[in-house]
Amino acid sequence: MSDTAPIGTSKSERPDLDALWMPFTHNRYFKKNPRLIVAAEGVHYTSEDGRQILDALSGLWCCNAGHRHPKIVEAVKAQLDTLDYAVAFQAHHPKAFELAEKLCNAAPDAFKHAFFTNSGSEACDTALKIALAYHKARGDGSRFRLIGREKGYHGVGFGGMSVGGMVANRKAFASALIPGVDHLPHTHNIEQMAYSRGQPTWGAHLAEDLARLIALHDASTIAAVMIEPMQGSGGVIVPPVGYLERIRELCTAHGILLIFDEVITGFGRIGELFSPDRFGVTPDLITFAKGITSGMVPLGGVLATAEIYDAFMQGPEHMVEFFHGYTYSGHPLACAAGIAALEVYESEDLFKRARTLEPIFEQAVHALRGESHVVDIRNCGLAAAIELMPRAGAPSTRAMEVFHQCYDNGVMVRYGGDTIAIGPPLTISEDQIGMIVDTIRDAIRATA
Ligand code: PXG
Ligand code: PLP
Repeated sequence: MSDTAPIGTSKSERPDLDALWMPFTHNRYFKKNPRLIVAAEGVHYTSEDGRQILDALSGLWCCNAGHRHPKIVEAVKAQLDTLDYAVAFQAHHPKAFELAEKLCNAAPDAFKHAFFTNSGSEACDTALKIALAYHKARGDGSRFRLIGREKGYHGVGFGGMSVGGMVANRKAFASALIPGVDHLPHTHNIEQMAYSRGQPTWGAHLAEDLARLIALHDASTIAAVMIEPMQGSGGVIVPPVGYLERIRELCTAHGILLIFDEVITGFGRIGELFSPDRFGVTPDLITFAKGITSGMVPLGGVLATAEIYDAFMQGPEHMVEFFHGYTYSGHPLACAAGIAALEVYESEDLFKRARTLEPIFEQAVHALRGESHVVDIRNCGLAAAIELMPRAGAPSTRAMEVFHQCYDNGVMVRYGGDTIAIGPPLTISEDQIGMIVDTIRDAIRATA
């Protein structure tokens, strides 16, 4: 390729695709129909054939400030010139402390401590371990049960997978799921809440299932309830009005920790840093990842209240309090990216921007109601799902075709089952929202 050629105009430069075992991908199908991204800037990808593709999913729900934000790029480059890696156990580097402090200062008041991981999956397993060890530290070690929810996604580690409620992610590993896990029902009900905008008004009573599980297992055996305040991967399932409040009430009454998995909902996706500022319900632990660096460097973690942290800070001071951590916990590049991303979110007021765009976005996606095969549309913040009727005998093929059509027409969406999901960067414009929805509409119309 010559110096002046635009990026990505040569398929001949495509590497052999065989060696890579791709994550959550139909490998054989993909390798026959590859879609390779070679560059990105702002709200656009560049495909290998040089096309601009509007990123309607912020990467995988992570590039909330858009791709390659110059301030985050600059911070990461500067970090590389100073410190690449610093041991994470028994010695550390200043930026990890700085990021933890910034994050706790910005988070809802209750959260005073941050533990860093490299991904959302690790964040979820870490939060579950904190919950179990917290009760043990307080002499309440009979609390070993964990409660998740149907359709929940908490990553792919053994803990998160067990508490999660995605059948496809669990069934092959059923024999190895951790014991003592039970699940609440999910809250989606198409007869009762199709086309609801924001929080559905039906469904708060489903929180009473937690009372049933408490009666069944006895509260003294239950360590924690872990749920996404708004289910993301499950298909943008927004909590019914009153539901989270009742879950909180039951957890508090029975000494059960409440963990909100905010890997998708954090960092502006629902118009605030974290969901308590949106839904008014505060958990005991929050998991985060993705948006904390706007997707630039992998980073995740758990936010804990002072009460939880303090329960660990017992015993001789020279003893390790929590036997858990990762080689790359608080990696310097990730922390530099995280600090810069928080500054960008604040200086550009991106969470407020998301709130301002929300009604426009809502109006735009709900205009797809009435298109053929569309059976439900849901939205909250800058996240939305358009659910299609599955084809008889061929589930998920309809949504897959819509996804391909959109990609070919310059918009990257996501599909899971027969649901199309979108969650554009918070920097998206009104016109671009219109383009995303028009492209989806055309794709639905072109799909039998
Ligand atoms: N918890 C939640 C709520 C998530 O959404 C994870 C944990 C795991 O994070 P990591 O970083 O280990 O992937 C997630 C991740 C999708 C999609 O399009 C969602 C996720 C990942 C990939 C795709 O629904 N969520
Ligand atoms: N496996 C082996 C053999 C290791 O030595 C380590 C870390 O030292 C791990 C797994 C865990 O890796 P990480 O700390 O990056 O999660």
